[in-house]
Amino acid sequence: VLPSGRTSYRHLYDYEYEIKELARNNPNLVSAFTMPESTWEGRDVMGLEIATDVKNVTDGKPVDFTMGVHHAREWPAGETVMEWAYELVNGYAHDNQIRSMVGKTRNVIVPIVNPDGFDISREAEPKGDFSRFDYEMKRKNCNVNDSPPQYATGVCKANPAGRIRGTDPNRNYAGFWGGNGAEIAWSGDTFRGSAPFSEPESRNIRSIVSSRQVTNLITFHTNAALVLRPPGVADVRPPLEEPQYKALGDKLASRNGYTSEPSWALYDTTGTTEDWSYWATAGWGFTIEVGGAGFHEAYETAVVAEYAGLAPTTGAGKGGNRGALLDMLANAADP
Ligand code: 0X9
Ligand code: ZN
Repeated sequence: VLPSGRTSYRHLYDYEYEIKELARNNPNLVSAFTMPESTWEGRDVMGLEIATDVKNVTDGKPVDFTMGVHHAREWPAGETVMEWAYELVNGYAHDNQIRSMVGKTRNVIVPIVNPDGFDISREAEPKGDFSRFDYEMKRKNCNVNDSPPQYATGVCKANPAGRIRGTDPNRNYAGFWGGNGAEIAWSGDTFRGSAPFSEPESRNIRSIVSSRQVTNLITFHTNAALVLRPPGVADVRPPLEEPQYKALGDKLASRNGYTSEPSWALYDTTGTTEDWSYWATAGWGFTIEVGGAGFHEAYETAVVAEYAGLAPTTGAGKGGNRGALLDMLANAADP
């Protein structure tokens, strides 16, 4: 059972409603916020902050930052992050260990980094010439400025190739931007954008990382059962493995049963979240790819079992993504 008791995938409006309700019901512990920039389609990007005496923002505590859904179709990423908010709120009331760790940190939580894309994927229906699948499998954001004008009308809809307009928010950060593993063409699924931080979604994340003391971050994706650490591209691989970074990644992976590796070992990427944040701030950053066969398979397996570490997942009995998140929080609380 998940901390919230949820049994099906949330819609965007569920996230927005629950974020506000958590803050309203726990005014000293939880505050809801809206990111500085709205999206290309004018949506708010919402988040939560959870801390003892949460409104005292000048307490100087380290920030543990958890986020999901850079990629529209990766619904379990948002679920995992939203459940983490409930985990902390429930645990603060009932679990001494969680209360102690929350007392030493500030926890910033953004379940849906890319609400424009997520809403298209989550509410997919056949539209015009395109199938439901074209919409449901959307990956990128809704920047249509780089598309040829004839494709820019109708805003963020599937293009005639069945792929999608927009920039990949996880290729748009300034870390190694413009290198391998990011497409230059607007129609590519890994389109890097017109410049580093050309997108409101990546700028919003930058604003948190650059204005707060973010010592630890996890960005959730699907679907590969991996705990990934920088660097994302083989040709900038530092000559020495960083033992502390590896040790922390291995520790998280021991909880969810995933494979821990540097992300270049998966494939080359540039412009990703933690390849920027790590070199910009030296704070730990990981990508966790929630395991599963598809980008958003059955809720019971892709979300409940992977979160809680239930059989038949690879993390059976070890705590699942919940365990990995608790270990990351423990590292932020007592580095
Ligand atoms: O390609 C990506 O952005 C991630 N995989 S996904 O299937 N969710 O699209 C993996 C990125 C891993 N690399 C780094 N974080 N550097
Ligand atoms: Zn992804």
